[in-house]
Amino acid sequence: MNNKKELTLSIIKPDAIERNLSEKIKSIFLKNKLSILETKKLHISKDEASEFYKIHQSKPFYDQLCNYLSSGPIEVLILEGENAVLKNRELMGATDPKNAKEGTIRKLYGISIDKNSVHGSDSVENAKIEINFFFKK
Ligand code: IDP
Ligand code: MG
Repeated sequence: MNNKKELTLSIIKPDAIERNLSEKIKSIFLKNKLSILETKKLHISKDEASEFYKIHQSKPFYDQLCNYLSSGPIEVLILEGENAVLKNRELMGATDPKNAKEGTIRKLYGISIDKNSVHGSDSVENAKIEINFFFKK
């Protein structure tokens, strides 16, 4: 049988880095059969955050979102596994931690809809774009 592996991008956002949650979040990925292929800590500028989140540029929260992602160090990860995009989205939980299911990363660690601890690509196509954004050599 030929199991189809996917790649996806995860970002551990400033609120989670600030609270030293990186290892705990990574252990959730590993326990759920997502391998961590690459990882990098960085602190992006507002311009870089605006480019990364440009699909949200028409949203009322765009400026706040870009300020937030550039407000402190983040960690970006390439995850690999079967159905990695969907699996990561399930492990993350709903965008607003208030609505996230028990056991999900956002339920466990999210503070609010903006400080929701993690980002995850929402499709295989966007995963490619987002991985390229951070890891282009
Ligand atoms: P997602 O992160 O679950 O994919 P998106 O809708 O793609 O959610 O939104 C991107 C990010 O923008 C969210 O993770 C969240 O931090 C922020 N966001 C989404 N909706 C709101 C809102 O209504 N107010 C403030 N921030 C928001
Ligand atoms: Mg999204």
